[in-house]
Parts: sequence; structure tokens; C-alpha cells
Amino acid sequence: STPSAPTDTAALRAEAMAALDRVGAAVPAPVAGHPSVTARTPLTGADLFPVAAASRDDVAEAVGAAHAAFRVWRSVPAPVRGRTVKRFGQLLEEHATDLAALVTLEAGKIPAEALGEVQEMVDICDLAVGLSRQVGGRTMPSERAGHRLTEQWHPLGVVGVISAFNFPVAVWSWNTAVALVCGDPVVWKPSELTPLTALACTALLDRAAAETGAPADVHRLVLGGRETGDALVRDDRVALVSATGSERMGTAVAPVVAARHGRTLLELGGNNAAVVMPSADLDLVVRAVVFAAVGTAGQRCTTMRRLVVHEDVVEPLLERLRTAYAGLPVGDPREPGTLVGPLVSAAARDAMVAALEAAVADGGEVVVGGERVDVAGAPAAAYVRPALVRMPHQTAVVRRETFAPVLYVLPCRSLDEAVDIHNDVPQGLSSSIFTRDAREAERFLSEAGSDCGIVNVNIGTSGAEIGGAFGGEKTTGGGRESGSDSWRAYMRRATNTVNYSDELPLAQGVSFG
Ligand code: UN1
Repeated sequence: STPSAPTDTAALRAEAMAALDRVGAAVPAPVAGHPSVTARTPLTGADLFPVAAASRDDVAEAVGAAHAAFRVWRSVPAPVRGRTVKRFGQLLEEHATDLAALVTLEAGKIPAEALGEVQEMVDICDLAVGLSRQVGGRTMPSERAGHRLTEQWHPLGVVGVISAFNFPVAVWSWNTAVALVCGDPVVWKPSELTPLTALACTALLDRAAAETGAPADVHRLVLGGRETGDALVRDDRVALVSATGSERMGTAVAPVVAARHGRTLLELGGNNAAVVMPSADLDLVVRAVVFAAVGTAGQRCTTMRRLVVHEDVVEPLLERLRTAYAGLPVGDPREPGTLVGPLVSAAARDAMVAALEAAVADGGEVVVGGERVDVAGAPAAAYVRPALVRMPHQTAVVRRETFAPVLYVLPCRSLDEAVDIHNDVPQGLSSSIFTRDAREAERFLSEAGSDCGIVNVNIGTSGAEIGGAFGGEKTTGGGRESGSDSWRAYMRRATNTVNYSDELPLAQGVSFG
């Protein structure tokens, strides 16, 4: 099928402007001699508008303003802080289609996935509002009579959020909604590839803050590239740097923050795998694998990149996957029926081509896909057909994360072997097992099973709900965001011992004088 042409760039510009207008966001024009970024769209590969960005001085000013806001915000009762987040969630819901349109324009997602990402923002606001009445500590029994041993959780300080192009709004919102109820202002450095969605979200949060009486500087946006991120990371008024992106970025950020004894919350690469055992329901496996491996054109950190399949079912499963892959609609994400939009850039496509070449050199066989897809009217865009690659074993290219839709299929003979292959990669984000055998599932979930932060049974590796803690181990960085008790990363704990007796007994029974 010939994919149809995306609308021309002028129409895309007008569409972006209209959505920005509806959310009340303006695009700051570049100033001569000052940094700027260029909003662009992977739908056509064309530039949309130049946008003023933040210099190092601008970052310092934003952090200073956020730090001043902290002194006010930290003493606003948490449930009152929750009202700002509640209003923000309402505004997100009202403007869901505008935000989703911008996500499609800048990140290339199909509308269903773009709306899903906006829904994730609404959901985290709900969670954060609930948290605003729950971010409390424990009381422990004191070993001393007439003493109370307890803890309080206090706001931490300014949180610097660095986010990636692939979830341009949701990941920022996980951090921001939770940080705000915890009493922390946020300074946001989004991907330089997605400035428009960032401007839109910021306008809505500014409005929620103004309407609910929160200090205006509880949130500041700093646009820009590496230089802007570097200024944010080095500023010792930033108590926590929460960074999502490549392992390379994390490796640059972590030592800088550690050197000033700041906190980091890192969510870096994934090399997520599913194990398929003989009892698995193959119809369900095919549906789950296709969504996890080709959804978002393979550009989620949770994208399924490896499939470790028991040799008894590898042939029938490969056959079904081959058919499913061959029929995938690739093209303009706004075209009804499209499931696979563009890669973010030509560089991403080059990385995919290079990975496929390396896989073949290692003895791999490209079962289906990998070709460039030409979309009329978009010669500069990077559309590809997702690739399914059969590998004899887990070679170097399989152990690397290539941020594109390449699924490596590896055979195995037992669950033990599958777990060994599964864990033998540097990354540790998300994982799944497909089986109808409860013992196999439990072994995979156990301490001797998957070593990832997310471990699923009979669903794919991507598409996590916000209620759980999100993040992973090893080179994924160890951070946890979103639900469960992830809020603790955004607060500081004070342990309090209160003596309400007339005596001064010392701990450990120490007698002193
Ligand atoms: C990411 O790709 O950085 O679990 C986040 C998922 C989404 C979030 C992915 N809820 O796939």
C-alpha cells in the first residue's frame, strides 16, 4: 500500500499554532546573540519554527526564582498544594486533544498513543492529589520510656527535570505532579526536539498555579540543548535532578550531581525482553509483542527489543509474527489505520540500519522488515518498516539498545536458559514472561528470575500504568518515578526523637557520668 502524504509543512505549522493558541501558549521568538532551538516535525522532517532558548544565565535566573518559590511553597499544606495539581489535571483533560495533536506533530505518535500519553498525565495528577493527603511518615516504638520516635517527610527543594523526546509530556508530568504535592518547585529542560509540547504544558500549569494561588515560579521551563541541561545539572540549588534519556546522558549527568552531593533519579535505556514458554497462548503473545515491539515505532524506553522463545514454539511464533509484521500500516500517523509513524530523525534510521547490518554480520537473519518506507511529500522524514530478526545467539548488537523497531528473536531450551539470556544485558528496565504454567511465572518473578525493575506475566514490556513505581536496574539507572512510594525521592526524611519524661535515658543503655 502506498502511504499517503502528510499535510504540507505550512499546514502543519498552522495546526501547531492553533493548538498552542487554544492552550494559551505563545512561541517566544529567538533573540539575536541568544540561544534558540528549532521546533520540527518528524511527520515530514521539516522545521516548524525557531524558538528562543535559555542561556546559562537564564537557567540560573529560573533556578533562583524556583528556589525563592520553594521558601513559600514548602510551607503551603500538602493538601492545599494538591489543589493546584487537581486544577492542572482538569486543564489537561480539557485540552487533551490539543496536547495530543502537538505530541503527534513533534514526536510522531499515532493519535491513540498521543492521547494515551496525555491520559497518563491526567492519571498522575489524580494520583498526586491523593498523595497530597498521604505523604506522611511512620512512628516507631522507642526503646526508651517517655519517648516518641517518629519521622517526618519534608519538601526537598528545587527539582530539575530533564525529559526525552519519546514521552515529551508524560514523563515530565510524573515528576512534576508528584514534586509539586511534595512541596518542590520544578525547573524543566525538555528534549530540544519537543519545545512546543513543553510550551503548551507550561502554559496550562502556569494557569493552574495562577488560579489556585500557587507562586508563579513553582514551575519554570528552560528550553535548549546539552548546554542548558548542563547549567541545570551543575546548579547546586537543584536538590534533585530527575533525568530520562540515553545511557550516555545519564553517564554525563550522574557524576556532576554526585560531585556536589545532589540527588539523581535516573531513567535511562532499556533492552526489554519477553520469554515465551511452550504453554503460552500464542494469539495473545502475537498481539502483545506487536504492540510492545512496534508501538511508538519502537521508541519507548519500554519497547520490547528481544524475544527469548522456547525452541518448541519458535517456528509457529515466528511465522505468525512474520505475517503480522508484513501487514503493519506504516505512514503518516494521522492517517486512520496507521500503527507505525516515523522515527524521530534520519539519525535514528541510520542507527537502525547499522544495527541490522551488524546483526546480519553476526549470523542473524532479517525475517521481515527493516526497509525504508517512502511517504509521498515527506522525503526528509524517516519512516521504516519494523524489523524482526532471528539471531543464533545474543551478540553485541543485541545487547545494545537501538532506539528503533528492531525485535531480535533468540531460541532457548529451558526456563533457566531463558532467564540467563534475559539477564545477560547491561540494562534492566522491563520484562515479561508468556506462560500458562504458574510455577514458571513465579520463578520468573522471583529473585532468581528477571533482574528488571518491571516484570510482567502475559502482557508485554511497555504500557505500564502510573500506579506502580516505574524504572529499572543496572544501566537503566535505578530510579523510580510515578506511583507506589516513588514520592519519597522528592522529599527529605527527618527522624525525630521527643522526650516527654523527666529523665534522660540514653539509647543503647549507655550510662554517662
Ligand atoms: C518511556 O518510554 O520513557 O510503560 C516511558 C510505558 C509508558 C511510559 C514509557 N507508560 O511504556
